[in-house]
Amino acid sequence: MTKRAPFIVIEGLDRSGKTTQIETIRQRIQNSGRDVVCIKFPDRATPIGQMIDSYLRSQSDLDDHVVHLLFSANRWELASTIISYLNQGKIVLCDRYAFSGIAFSVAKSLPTEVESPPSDLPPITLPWARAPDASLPAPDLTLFLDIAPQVARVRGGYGEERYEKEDLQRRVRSVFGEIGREMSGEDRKWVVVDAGLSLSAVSQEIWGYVEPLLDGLDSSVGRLWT
Ligand code: 2DT
Repeated sequence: MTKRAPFIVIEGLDRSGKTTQIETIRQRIQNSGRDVVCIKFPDRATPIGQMIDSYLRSQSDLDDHVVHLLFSANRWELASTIISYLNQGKIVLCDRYAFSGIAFSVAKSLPTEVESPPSDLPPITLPWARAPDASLPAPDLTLFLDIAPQVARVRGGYGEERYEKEDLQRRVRSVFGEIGREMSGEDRKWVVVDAGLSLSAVSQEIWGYVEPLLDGLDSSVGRLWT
C-alpha cells in the first residue's frame, strides 16, 4: 500500500499569528517538493458558509445550537474532499477545525462577567458540542497556537467580528485548555505552541512537529473522537 499524506490542523486564538505561520509552513512544505493544499474553516464560500459568514458579521442572528451545527455541517461538506486529497498524497494544512467549533460554542455558554438574558434552551456542553463532528477525518497533528489575551491586546487588539472580544477569547482559551488536556493522551497529536515567542521561534518549533510527517503515513485516515 502506498503511503497517504498527513492531515495537519492549526488552531489558535485571535492574534496568535496563525495566518502567518500557515503561510510559512505551506512554503516550507512546497520547498521540500511535496504537494500541499490549504483549507480553512469556516469555508465561507459554500451556501452553509454564507450563512455562517452573515452570522459572524452580525448581519443575522441565530441560536447558538444552530450556529454550532452549521459550523459542523460546513466541515462535513468538505470531509470526503479532505480524505481524497490525503489519499492522492496531498498534505492538507487546515486553518481551524472541530476544536474551534467546540471551544467557541462551549465558551459562549460559560458564565460571563455581564449578566446575559435567561434562555429556554440548555447550555452547550462539551459532549453536546463534540457529537456532530464525530467520525469526521481526524488530524494526524493539531498545533494549538496559544497566546495570552493581554499579549494579544499588545499586538493590536481584536477585529470587528462577533467573536472578536477579549472576554469571549479568554473563555475560548480556557475551553481549548480543557480540550488539550483531554487530547494529550493521544501521542503527539495535540501540541501547544507558545505563540507569544518571535515569529521565527514559533515557526522553527512548528517545523519540528511537521517535518517528521512529510514522508506520509501507512495508516488510513482516522476518525474524530474514536
Ligand atoms: P476566522 O476568523 O478564522 O475566519 O473564524 N468558529 C470557527 C466557530 O465558532 N466554530 C467553528 O467550528 C469554527 C471553524 C472562530 C471565524 C470565527 O469562527 C469561529 C472564529
